[in-house]
Amino acid sequence: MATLTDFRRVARDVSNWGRWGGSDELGTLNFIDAAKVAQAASLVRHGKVFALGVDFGSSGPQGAFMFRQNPVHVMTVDGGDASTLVRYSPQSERNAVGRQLSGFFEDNPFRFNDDMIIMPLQAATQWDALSHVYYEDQLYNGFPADSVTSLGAYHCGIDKVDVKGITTRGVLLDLVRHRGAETFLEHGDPITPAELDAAARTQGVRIERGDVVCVRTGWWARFLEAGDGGEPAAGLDWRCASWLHDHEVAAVAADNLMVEDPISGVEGTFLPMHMLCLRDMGLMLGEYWDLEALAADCAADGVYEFQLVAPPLRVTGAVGSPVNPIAIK
Ligand code: UVW
Repeated sequence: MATLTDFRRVARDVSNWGRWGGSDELGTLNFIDAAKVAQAASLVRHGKVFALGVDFGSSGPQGAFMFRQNPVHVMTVDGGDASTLVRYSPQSERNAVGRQLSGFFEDNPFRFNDDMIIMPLQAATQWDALSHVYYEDQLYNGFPADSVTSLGAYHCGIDKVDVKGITTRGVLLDLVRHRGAETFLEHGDPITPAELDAAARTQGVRIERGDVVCVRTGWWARFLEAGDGGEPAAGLDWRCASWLHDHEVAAVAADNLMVEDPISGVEGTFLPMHMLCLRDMGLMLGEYWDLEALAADCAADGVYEFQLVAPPLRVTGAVGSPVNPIAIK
């Protein structure tokens, strides 16, 4: 088990603070330049599209942790309103909403439905913004942690990264296949940097500067089968932060709940890779990405690279965002 001293040494080694200037809030997304975007687009050869987002609904993966719930989807206008208002409710008895809606429905054939959703931005397929995790009172690039207030993140919010798209080359590392597991990786054996290298080698793909690396653990397939969102997930060992740094990747995503393995590997810490990636490197994490169909296709044609298009929502000051990433081959 590593100590906090080891952790601090790695934190210093992987730090990108100041690398792109003192006011930078993009972090490793800076590795994605125009040439990279064009290279990624050239990977589209067959027009095959893989939507990597999961359903945002009441049977999602949340609930095990009480601070996060599944989305609550509510209809605010529906067909019932139209027929009820027009047929049964005398104009004089309608409340203000009813009176306004009936103005749309009476004496004309136009009808509409509206809805709203209440949910944690972390409920399902998501990006963690750089302001999501911090330690010792500082965010990425030294911004003060108290710049995230009840009004939202003044620094390193998800709205700051939208200028990048986010679109680049994606690479799938299929650890389920690499380990020869049937559907998912059993928890208890974190994925090491050496394994990431070995998987890339076996798949015949190179990790390049500015890539988004997508790691398949099979957790999402397991969740669909067993329905337990709290089931511990196999994930990346905390030392993979150095691997991500050395390869100059733009971001990392996985099909599990927190990318890294919940076995900390550093005594006295929880989620050390989150701290290193988000706070020290400025590297965003994607969680709950459904990599199953993409993995099947990559295994079939032996091509593990693709154009990835994964723009977050521009939620002002948010520390994360839902996303429906699209891989195109
Ligand atoms: C935390 O780090 C608390 O959550 P997540 O796994 O969503 O990044």
